[in-house]
Amino acid sequence: MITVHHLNNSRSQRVLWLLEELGLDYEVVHYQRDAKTMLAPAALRRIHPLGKSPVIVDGDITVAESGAIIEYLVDGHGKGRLKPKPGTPAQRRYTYWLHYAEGSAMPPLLMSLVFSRIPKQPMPFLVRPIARGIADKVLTTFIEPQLKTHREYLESELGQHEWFAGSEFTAADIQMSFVVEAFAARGGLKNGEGKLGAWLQRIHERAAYRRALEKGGPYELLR
Ligand SMILES: N[C@@H](CCC(=O)N[C@@H](CS)C(=O)NCC(=O)O)C(=O)O
Repeated sequence: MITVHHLNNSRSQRVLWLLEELGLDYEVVHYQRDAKTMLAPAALRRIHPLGKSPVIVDGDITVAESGAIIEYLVDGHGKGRLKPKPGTPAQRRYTYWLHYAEGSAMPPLLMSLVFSRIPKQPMPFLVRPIARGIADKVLTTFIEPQLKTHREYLESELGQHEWFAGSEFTAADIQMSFVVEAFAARGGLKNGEGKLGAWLQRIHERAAYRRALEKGGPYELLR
């Protein structure tokens, strides 16, 4: 039996979705973020030293890192499903998006979250305008232009294929869901808007996506 160590409102939602798409048996151990810091509880460190979610345990095997978990589940339990045929252009795109999500897209999305929250942190009254000025400068000159480039790139890629790897839905779409949902939460993307918004609407309509939401509990990405 596969166990998913699931943190609320987190990347592990996509692991639940993958398991639902594959129709595998699994159990969920729930963890709640600290209401102030939004960090995971220390109990997660007992499963993996970094204490981040997702982590899965399958018998005596523990796998962390979303992309590695997706590969482990698709390659080991997928029976050829949700993955393009080896050696095809679709398979190269599949590998690319599996890495791109966490390697290229999430860093500026995370920076956007961190810098937009800086002015809301407790600090001395006189320091607040300075902190806000610095955060705004970093956001407008460094982070937002990067997010714009990524968003235009994704829009143009989805103009060429219905799904990220090509004409078929694959686990690369599941890996990319957290990125596109983060764009919807804090990158100005609206459901149904353009190719990216239409893709978001299509994934939200999938039965397995909805079942995974029921298993994972409320899912609202941080803004
Ligand atoms: N690149 C990692 C990122 C893992 C990660 O940062 N997870 C977040 C949840 S979205 C987390 O556990 N945050 C709580 C914390 O850092 O304490 C992956 O894709 O698995």
